Amino acid sequence: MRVTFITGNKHKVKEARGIFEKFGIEVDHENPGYPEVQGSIEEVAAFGAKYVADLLQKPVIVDDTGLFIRALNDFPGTYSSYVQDTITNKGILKLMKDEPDRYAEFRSCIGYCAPNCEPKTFLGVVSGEILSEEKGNNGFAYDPLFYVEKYDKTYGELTTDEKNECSHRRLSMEKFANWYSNL
Ligand code: ITT
Ligand code: NA
Repeated sequence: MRVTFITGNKHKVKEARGIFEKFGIEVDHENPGYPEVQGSIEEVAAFGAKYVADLLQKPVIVDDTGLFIRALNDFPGTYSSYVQDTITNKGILKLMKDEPDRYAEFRSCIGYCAPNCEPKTFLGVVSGEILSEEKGNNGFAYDPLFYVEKYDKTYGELTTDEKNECSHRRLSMEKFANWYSNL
């Protein structure tokens, strides 16, 4: 089986190929772009998937992800892209300075849609903690900030295979893959 993954982020494509491999799903990659509606990650993923499936006239998936920090009332959340490009990890660390509550969640939502059909969404959530400094050079974006107890490491210190064993994207993509392989 194959699926076309619509994203501008090459790290996501690499992770997706690792996750889908054991399901025998091959990943094609295209980046036509899609309007990002205001709303939850589920709404962004559903809208994006339908928009591109209708545009390209083939089944596609998109991924909308956010880092939700409890002490910051879920910021950056749906603003994660903008925040990563502007204040960056340094800005997040500043906002979290002297904050005792370090709890955060990574949430990934996969949107799937076939042409002229209704979209479906698959959510994956992982709990972790925001460290007081960046650690690790692997991964991308917020990875060096996000500490996972199971590995006693940040995502930034994990290999792609290790991150794929425990990540938010593993959970959302695995839900999708289980459903898709039974179509
Ligand atoms: P798309 O084209 O797929 O939308 P993107 O990089 O803009 O690519 P998102 O909007 O889903 O992806 O991500 C929001 C921000 O969170 C963005 O800065 C990402 O780099 C970052 N991000 C997404 N997944 C991540 C992960 O697994 N680890 C660390 N940062 C991540
Ligand atoms: Na995006």
